[in-house]
Order: sequence, then structure tokens, then C-alpha cells
Amino acid sequence: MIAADLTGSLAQRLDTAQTACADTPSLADSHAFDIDDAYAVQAALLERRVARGERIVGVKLGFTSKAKMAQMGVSDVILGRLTDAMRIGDGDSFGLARFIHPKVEPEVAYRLCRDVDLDDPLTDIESCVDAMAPALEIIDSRYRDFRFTYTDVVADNTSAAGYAIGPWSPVGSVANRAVRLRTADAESVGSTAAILGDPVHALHALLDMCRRRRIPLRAGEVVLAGAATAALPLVAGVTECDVAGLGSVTVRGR
Ligand code: OOG
Ligand code: MG
Repeated sequence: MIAADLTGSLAQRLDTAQTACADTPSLADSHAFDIDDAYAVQAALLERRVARGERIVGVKLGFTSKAKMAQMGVSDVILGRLTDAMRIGDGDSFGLARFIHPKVEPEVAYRLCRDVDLDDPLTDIESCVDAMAPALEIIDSRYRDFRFTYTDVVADNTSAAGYAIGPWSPVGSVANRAVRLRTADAESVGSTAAILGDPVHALHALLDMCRRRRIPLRAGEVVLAGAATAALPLVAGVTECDVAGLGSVTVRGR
């Protein structure tokens, strides 16, 4: 385990990279730290954001697609936190200048309707969600050239930078639905099956992860289940995610 002052200084480095919109080299290039250390850096990073007045409004999973796990050589999902400062309203425009080198991913979101009891072995996570929606996630690694290790990306709050949620629908199965992500200059198509076989499996992975990491899940929070296709560069103009049967969500970069 790394010392508390190193945890703080690594968190500070990532926080500065985000606020100054300037990338930083991989932490793993110069420091040896394990996955527990990485989550501790992430927690310290979030503490800084909360101290500035941001509110934690949800969680996101990453590496829920087999392709992405294989690419990183890992077999576990990663978890990051969403804050109110990252939220972009459906249909809203936003400035690209606040990001370093943003990419966008098509996702499915769930909404928690009650606090989740992490200590009750009988907790039924599916009964803790009351709505689902198409979503866009903006990832913006604070690392130079998006080059990072597994522990790096966890420390960097799993590249979380922005998100938008489309209209909420009652919860139902969205297994194997067509997903289309469109930016002004590229398109990527896939299926919700890329999200751990079925996005509902992401909820179970989330509960498991939150139990292990003691990360609270509260009523009203949003859960991003993970990308359904490869990320695309986020560019100016309209970006849309469409999930068959669930609807679409749009943002406008300028
Ligand atoms: C890490 C974030 C991955 C997802 O949905 O798989 C992620 C990254 O690729 O920068 O959000
Ligand atoms: Mg994502």
C-alpha cells in the first residue's frame, strides 16, 4: 500500500490535469501502486471535487465489454463516480474546450429508487432500480494520449468527464438491443449484448464491486452500465445515442 501523502499527491496531479485541461503522464510510469491504492487515489480525487462544491450523483462501470477487458488484459469491471458538474441535459449544448481529448460512448443508464443495503446478503439490486434510459458518456482520460494501465485508469476516476441521459422508461429487459452512436463525423453500431451479455448483469457487477469497495449506492443516483460500442472522438456538432426500443439522447458540442 502506498503512503497517504503519495495518495494525496497523485490525486492532486489528476485533479490539476482536469481543472487545467492539461494531460499528465501515466502515474504507473513513475510509481508502483496496486488496485486498492488506485481506488484510494480515486476517493481522494473525488474528495477534492466535493470540497469544491460538486455533488456525487451516480456511478459508472467501465470495461464491461469483453473487447475492452481483453484489450486491457483484465477480467474485472472498473467503477468511477459521476458528479453533478459532469451532467449535460438531453439536447443541451456544451463547450468542448473544457475537455482534453474527449471521446464519447453509447451506454444504458439505470436509476436507483432506494438506498442499496450493501451488508444484506439478500439485497436484490434489480428491485432497487425503477427506470432506465439511453445515455451518452464522455470519457476524457487525464493521461497523455489516453495511454494508461488498469490501475492508472481507476485512479483517474475511470476517465469520467461527462454524461447525458435520455428519457426514462420503466425497467424492462434491454438484452440484445441495437445501439447506434453518431457524431458529426463518425458512426458506430453495436448491441447492448456487449455490456456483460445484458446490461442487467452490470447491476449485479456493480453491487459486487460496491460491496468490496464499500461504495454507497443511494436513492436517486444514476448508474451508467458501460459502453455498448467502441468510443468515438467527441467533436463539434450533434452527437446522438439511440438504443432500439428505449429511445435516444442527444448533445451538441461547440
Ligand atoms: C476507461 C473508461 C471505460 C467504459 O464504458 O468501458 C468506460 C477508458 O476507456 O478511458 O467508461
Ligand atoms: Mg463508459
